[in-house]
Amino acid sequence: MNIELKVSGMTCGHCETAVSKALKGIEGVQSVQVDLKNGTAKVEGQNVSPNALIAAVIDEGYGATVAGA
Ligand SMILES: [Cu+2]
Repeated sequence: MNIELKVSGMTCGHCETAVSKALKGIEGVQSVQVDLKNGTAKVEGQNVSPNALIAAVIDEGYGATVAGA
């Protein structure tokens, strides 16, 4: 299962790493690809809760929504 998030507020590589790390900490997540330039994060995993992903990104101080939702 793939979920694409729109992430706002990322300005540098540190932000990219912080978002990536936060998403990888969510249950069921297998891989994360954060694109700083486009402000997106692609998450692959099993039974991943989109709301948990969004909450993790917001906890880091960024904005997140599910892309296309
Ligand atoms: Cu940064």
